[in-house]
Amino acid sequence: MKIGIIGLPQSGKTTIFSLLTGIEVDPYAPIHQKGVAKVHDKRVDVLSKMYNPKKTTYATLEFYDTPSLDPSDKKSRTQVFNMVQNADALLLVLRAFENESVVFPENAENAFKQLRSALDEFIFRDLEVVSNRIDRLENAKRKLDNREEMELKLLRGLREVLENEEFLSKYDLTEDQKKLISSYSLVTLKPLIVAVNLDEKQFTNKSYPEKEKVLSQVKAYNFAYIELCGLMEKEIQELAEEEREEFLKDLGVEESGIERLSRVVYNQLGLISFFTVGPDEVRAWTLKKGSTAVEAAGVIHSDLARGFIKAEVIKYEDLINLGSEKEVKEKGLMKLVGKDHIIEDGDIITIRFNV
Ligand SMILES: Nc1nc2c(ncn2[C@@H]2O[C@H](COP(=O)(O)OP(=O)(O)OP(=O)(O)O)[C@@H](O)[C@H]2O)c(=O)[nH]1
Ligand SMILES: [Mg+2]
Repeated sequence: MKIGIIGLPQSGKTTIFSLLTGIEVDPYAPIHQKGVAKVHDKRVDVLSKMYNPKKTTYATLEFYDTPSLDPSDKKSRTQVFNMVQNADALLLVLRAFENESVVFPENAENAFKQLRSALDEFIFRDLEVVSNRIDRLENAKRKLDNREEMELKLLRGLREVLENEEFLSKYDLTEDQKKLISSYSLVTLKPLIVAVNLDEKQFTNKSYPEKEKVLSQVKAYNFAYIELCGLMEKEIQELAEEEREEFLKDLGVEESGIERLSRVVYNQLGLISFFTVGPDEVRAWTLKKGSTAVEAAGVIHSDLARGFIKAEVIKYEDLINLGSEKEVKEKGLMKLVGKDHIIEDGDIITIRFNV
């Protein structure tokens, strides 16, 4: 999963990128930063204790830091949108934190204004792309083929949605329609997670200026939402483990930023985790909700999907409650399933295959 971090100037994008990936960013480094964050799933730790494997592997999320999305600078806007073209989702960072030495951009002095400003940029960008393509098709000096006729009709519909300041994610596109427009990487089709970057005081009070307005927009657009305390959480992250937990508790959070964010991302993108276990490796894998056993096998390795025979499935809860695989099997709780069986969050699976 690739997630592009995007937002107005000085909103805390790079700080949050560092918090999530643990990568210290040199302010003079080239702008396109990419980093991988481990999804700290406590179930993986529990399984790892149980199996004591040579290797424990968490699921990962890949983050991209981008330069400022500056409404007053058209060139930077194009650059930012090009960078997030291949992202599966966007993390929009809104600045709420007070910091006298960091100025707010003009007309964006609170989180709500930042949100509105960014959304307008997103909508405007897609409108530009869609309108250009419509013009090209309408002014073509030849007869359009069927596919182009279909595309033109669809684009006109999309243009109307955008002109009403709606996101295209609201529009229920069929798989065929998605294919027709896939090459345009429309921004407002991507799942969006709004991350409000708070200072410590706002974070402990759970409040910041114009919060109600932000929440009502988030709801109207069906975005995901998270509050982070970028700088503070990043400092805590750098502490030793025991100290870290204490500081987090003081701050009133049970889990680190990446733990909270991964949950939000998984929810918003409809993702689940399944596990593979054994003496060599305990590992978490990411899967789209509703995927089948053979699709899960394919996530592990294409050979496992190709040669798929059956999958053994154990529920994480059953394993923990009963204490061992043996007990689970004796209680008849291990299922042997075929290709089309739907895998659920927390399933521990072993693929039987033959290639
Ligand atoms: N007090 C406070 N300051 C913060 C917080 N997050 C970021 N800052 C400060 O705000 C400034 C900008 O932070 P960055 O993370 O570089 O913001 P950015 O969005 O990457 O900035 P650009 O890439 O220039 O658009 C830095 O001086 C940070 O130290 C926060 O949560 N609290
Ligand atoms: Mg930055």
